[in-house]
Amino acid sequence: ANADAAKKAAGIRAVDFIENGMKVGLGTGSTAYWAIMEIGNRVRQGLQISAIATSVQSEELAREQQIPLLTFTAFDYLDIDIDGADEVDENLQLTKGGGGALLREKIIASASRKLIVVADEHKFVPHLGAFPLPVEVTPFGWEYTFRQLTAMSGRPKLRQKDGKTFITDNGNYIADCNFGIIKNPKSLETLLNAIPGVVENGLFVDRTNILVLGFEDGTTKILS
Ligand code: DER
Repeated sequence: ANADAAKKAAGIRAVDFIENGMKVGLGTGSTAYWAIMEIGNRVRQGLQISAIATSVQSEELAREQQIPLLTFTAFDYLDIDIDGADEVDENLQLTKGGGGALLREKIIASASRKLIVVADEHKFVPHLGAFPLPVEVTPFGWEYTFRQLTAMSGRPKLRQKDGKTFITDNGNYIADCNFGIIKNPKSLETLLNAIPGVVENGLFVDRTNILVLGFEDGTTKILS
């Protein structure tokens, strides 16, 4: 319950960075959830924004909240993207993908002028790597792709959900990998995306502009 207070505090605080007229990226997960709910509250109070979601789940939530939605034909860039993370290190490098939305999240993050990450304090770690790194792979040839990941000591596991292989919003599989402590996220991100069957990976390097950390007492801390 308290961890939820931390997520709620971070999610709501991030919405203060949104101004009238902005185009906003909506993240995925239980922390970004609170940002989407707060945006809904403020839209109903007159905030003029439009948004694009990073998952089917977040799009459904945005529709329920009557947040006006955009398509990619309607904008060159977004002003602000608010999204969660599974880990954030001291350089604000991220592990993302715990919710399986990493591909759309990275596209939206790269289309945004500012990425604001919202996380409870436990996500803030000295080095990335304790959380298994999600890697999105095509179903075609996944066994071969797994052998490439194994060859680079990734120890890939095919993500399951409800007893079946998890399928992302984009129709792909997720390999949850364990590389150990990741000292050089940039080189690993590049190396992974060079493997033909890899579509994207959960390392978000040099993308975070602002981190909003939430604490169990409901306070927040801003790092940038
Ligand atoms: O899947 C994702 O990338 C989510 O943003 C995840 O990293 C954070 O989810 P949480 O806020 O529910 O912990």
